[in-house]
Amino acid sequence: MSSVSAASIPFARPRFGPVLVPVPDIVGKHATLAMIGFGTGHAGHLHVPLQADRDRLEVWPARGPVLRGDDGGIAWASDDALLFGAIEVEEAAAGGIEAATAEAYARLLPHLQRRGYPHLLRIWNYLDAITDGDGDAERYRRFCVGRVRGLGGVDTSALPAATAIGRCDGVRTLLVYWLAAREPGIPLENPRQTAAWRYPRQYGPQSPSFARAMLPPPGLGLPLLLSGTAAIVGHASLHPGSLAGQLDETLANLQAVIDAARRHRPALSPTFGAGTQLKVYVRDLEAMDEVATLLDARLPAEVQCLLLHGHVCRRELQMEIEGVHA
Ligand code: 3EB
Repeated sequence: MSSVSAASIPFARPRFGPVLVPVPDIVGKHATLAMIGFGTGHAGHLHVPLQADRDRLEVWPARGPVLRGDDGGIAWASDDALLFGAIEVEEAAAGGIEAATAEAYARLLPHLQRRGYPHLLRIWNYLDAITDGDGDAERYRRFCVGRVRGLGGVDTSALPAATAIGRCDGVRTLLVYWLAAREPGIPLENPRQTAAWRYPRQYGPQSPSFARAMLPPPGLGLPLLLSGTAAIVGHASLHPGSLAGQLDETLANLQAVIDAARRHRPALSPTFGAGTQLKVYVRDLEAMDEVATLLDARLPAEVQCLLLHGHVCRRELQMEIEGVHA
């Protein structure tokens, strides 16, 4: 792909869905709402600090003129339909992962209100050493507690799609970024899975606050936004130790969410295809090649996959997949 001009975006892709491009192809060429770098870092845009199987920029095209600013440490951009934003909070300065998370979310919400995009559609969270700590002291569990504290409670009928993944570089800085809209989307659940906000007590004192997917409000040209999805059925992790087993279960979960979304929006493709773009988080760096081979055998060639080295928030889960689907 030589650029992200509208003509180069595959037909099946919604016009304003994200595209993954090699880095030199995009910089400076196109009006963008947001650019997120994966793999090697580059100046001038947000960088997700995970190793990748190739360097890619995720580009969210803008619908028109873009306003950009900094709102007290929140870097933001809006195109009058969507607001993109990012915040980083150092754990040491905040007083730990729970406090850092509470701070990030407590600052984010009023920012969305101020800018006039109160509806969070999709949010990404990256934190170091996500499964360190035992029992309720585990860092992911503290993150879940801090998130609800920062949000000031949870409206389970309006949760965004989300990802929460462990960075593996030892940097104790929480990175959160998001997409918000003026109008609400439709949060979706997965009939194969217990809603995350209903996970039982055994997984922590505060159940995770996210929906399995978000159907964006119509008219924005956005695809279905799929949350981080793993080999969880009901609330149990399945296929410990089996990459192939976990991958098949994860793909079945994603398919079930797509099926659920199609009941609201039948124009969505029934199967993974040219309109599907996935980010595959793999716990063990050494397993990346095997996961790539397994993906090749299961997905049509038109599905774009970016493999990232990241830790899933349950130790037994070796992978997690998120993405978009048109
Ligand atoms: C799961 O299904 C896997 O806490 O925001 C996936 C996506 C997961 C988002 C979050 C957690 C989160 O429970 C973990």
